[in-house]
Amino acid sequence: ASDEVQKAADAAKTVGDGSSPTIFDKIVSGEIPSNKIHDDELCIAFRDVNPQAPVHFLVIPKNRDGLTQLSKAREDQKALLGHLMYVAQELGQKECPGGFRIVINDGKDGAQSVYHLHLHVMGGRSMQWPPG
Ligand code: DGP
Repeated sequence: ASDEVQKAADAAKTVGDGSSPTIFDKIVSGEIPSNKIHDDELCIAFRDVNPQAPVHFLVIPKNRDGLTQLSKAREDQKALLGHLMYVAQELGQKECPGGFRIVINDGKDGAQSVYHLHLHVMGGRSMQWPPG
């Protein structure tokens, strides 16, 4: 876990203006392979490469459009944000009928490491609270 926190601290230093392609842009374009479980006009979902639970996938907008992180959201992106959350719960219910957790890490103190908005959906075990 401390490795993830360090990664997040390093990522925050190099976030820049958000104009250069993120690793998730490359997953959207197919340049980097992923284990995709959903694909629609606005978003995709794929398995996290470093799963923290038996089920752990990410839901991301295809077009980042300034959404390096949730706290950069614009008012005209409310419908997109709603769509991401709706898709996350649909897939969450399907994969984790007993319940699941949705997490969005925001910024350095939020332990964000990839500056392309993403919802983590985790489940398949009994989750603990509080998170670290
Ligand atoms: P966060 O710390 O919230 O920014 O989470 C980023 C997540 O992205 C982290 O759980 C690992 C995952 N991740 C990073 N690079 C890749 C990748 O190339 N492929 C996949 N599938 N997941 C990735």
